[in-house]
Amino acid sequence: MVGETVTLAGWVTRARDLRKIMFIVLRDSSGDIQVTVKKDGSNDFADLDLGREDVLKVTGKVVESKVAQAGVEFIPDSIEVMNRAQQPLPFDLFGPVKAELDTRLNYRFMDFRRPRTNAIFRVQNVLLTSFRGFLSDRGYLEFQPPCVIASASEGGADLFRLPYFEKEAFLAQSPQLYKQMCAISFEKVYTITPIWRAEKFNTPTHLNEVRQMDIEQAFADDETVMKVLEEILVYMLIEVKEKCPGELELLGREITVPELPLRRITYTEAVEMLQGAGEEMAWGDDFSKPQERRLTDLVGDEAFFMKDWPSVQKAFYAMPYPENPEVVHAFDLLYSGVEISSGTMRVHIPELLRQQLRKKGLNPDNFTHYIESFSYGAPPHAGWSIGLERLTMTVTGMNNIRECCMFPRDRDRLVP
Ligand code: AMO
Repeated sequence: MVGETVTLAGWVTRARDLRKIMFIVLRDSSGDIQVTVKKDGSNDFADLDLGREDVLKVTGKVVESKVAQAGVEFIPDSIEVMNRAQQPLPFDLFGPVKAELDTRLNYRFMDFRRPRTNAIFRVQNVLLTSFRGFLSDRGYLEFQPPCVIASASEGGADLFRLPYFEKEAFLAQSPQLYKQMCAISFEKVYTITPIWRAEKFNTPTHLNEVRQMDIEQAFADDETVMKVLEEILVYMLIEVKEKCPGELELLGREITVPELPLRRITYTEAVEMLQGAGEEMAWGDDFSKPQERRLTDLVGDEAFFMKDWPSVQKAFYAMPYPENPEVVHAFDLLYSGVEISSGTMRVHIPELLRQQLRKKGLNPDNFTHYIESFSYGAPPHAGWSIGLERLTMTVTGMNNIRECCMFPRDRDRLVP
């Protein structure tokens, strides 16, 4: 490239005007280059006046340089200002003063140009592509669930309601019922889809709109799909390590890929461990986020499964153990102290499904289509869901899930 005439386009990271000479740091998605503009009357750059984030197209030559950091600089023959950025900018992208998360989210389009934010979404992109690659290579079919639905899938609470012509409809809380209906015919399916939870609280690990990465598999029990889950987690981590070394360095993140198989502890063991460590909790309680982190310290592994949950803590579609129906074939995957995924073996027997619905206070009549789908040859099946933002959060080491969602939706935020 040195010596050739080329055209570059990008943003002005900074411009230093020393009257006779101007140094521009021009940035595009591949990185920075110093553009050295001579204002000695040999060209028409004398009046060039640039601000941060102005968009430029420059044509000229790359030459070797002893002073420029990269060892090369760009000497332009022509400079076109494609668009000006209004000054002052809403926040400083590259300076030492850190903008508040809220300000950055208000100007998210610009925040994406911040190296750390950019790195988070490049890592997320590898998580998404490796998730798809892993599953499609193994014969899983990608399906598209509806997002407007007629009945709750994860129980009655936390639903966003919306008018749908003369009826009432809901935003999907999960692709759950649809992935089951797909798996009992296609056998192995997956999806990446937005879901909505009308949870009223604002916490660092909750959003009201989430991207779920789900699989569902026929002729499978909970252990079968836990194996797929631990393998895909390791695969995604290796891919991120290989494809994003620069991003991880910038984020100060070192990934240790866990050894397989991951440890499996039962819910009961987890409660006993926490009780033994002085936590006040009873069998049947859910774990608070601090308790999940405490448990991670007690277990001593960065990633592990917690399985065999009390039925009261899991959705109606979780398969109960016949000998102890208060316990279901359900598991959570904890990674870096956060629940990033959960799954179950499902109830595929219509009458048992009706029973489980009633037990949860739900009306089986609202689930007729779903229940009916298990009357015509439904194999046993199981599946799980990973929250994309929670996974990104743990992989990139962020403390707030909003950092890991391009356009987060929470109790207070609906724009941009
Ligand atoms: P669950 O409700 O546990 O299970 O959700 C699965 C995963 O989705 C993510 N998640 C969230 N992330 C951020 N904010 C939220 N409000 C939020 N809610 C969920 C988490 C969680 O582990 N249908 C079942 C899965 C299955 O059995 O296949 C389900 O939705 O990472």
